[in-house]
Amino acid sequence: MNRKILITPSIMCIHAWELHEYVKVFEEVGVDTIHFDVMDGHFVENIMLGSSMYRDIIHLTKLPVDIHLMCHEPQRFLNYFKPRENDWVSFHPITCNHPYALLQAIRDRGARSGIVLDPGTPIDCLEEVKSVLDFVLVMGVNPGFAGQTLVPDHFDKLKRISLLLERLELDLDLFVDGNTSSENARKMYLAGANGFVVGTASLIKGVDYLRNNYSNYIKSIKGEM
Ligand code: S6P
Ligand code: MG
Repeated sequence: MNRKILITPSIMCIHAWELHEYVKVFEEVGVDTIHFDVMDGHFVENIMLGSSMYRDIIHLTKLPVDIHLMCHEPQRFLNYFKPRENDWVSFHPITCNHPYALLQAIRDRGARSGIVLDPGTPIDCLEEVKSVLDFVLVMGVNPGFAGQTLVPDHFDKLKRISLLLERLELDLDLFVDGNTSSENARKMYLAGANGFVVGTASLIKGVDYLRNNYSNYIKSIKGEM
């Protein structure tokens, strides 16, 4: 398990007026990307984060944005957001008629292509899209809201995905999203995850908290403290 730990703070967990201050601290501590949840009020109940917020973020920083599309017909949102090269874009395959084509289209823009697996989504679909896939995002909660409890089967699912990726000889980044508290994140890491969306359960508890706890969070994931 030598893959680099990647940390991506969830921007839906901060207030709009805190954005500028948080982005400065993201750069200071060295987060890898900024996790950007897009919710359409149909695929999930909630409505969150539009293109004007995306543009504000890319105006403030060169950090890559990790766009997590929780929307029906996610291909429409790709044209709408116009992600940059080096951004990351993922979607839920059950929302889309042609997931393979959409992964190709994300890559064609120079962005990294990802599939999101809900607690109820079978993992086999990964094999079908393996040649156009850059990362996998596994939900530890039902999508739609921050601040939820982890579903109990999550660790087992992660282990099964890790084994599948190993069998397919795919060296992909495996992200987890939802309640990545220090305690849970350590177990997720041991189950094969190397990327962590961090929100209200872990690091997004004020800019000073983030600054003071960032490196210890990573150490505790690795079992170094
Ligand atoms: C949930 C969304 C997530 C949340 C994140 C919040 O549907 O996709 O990205 O923003 O999980 O983290 P936490 O620590 O509040 O669970
Ligand atoms: Mg998310």
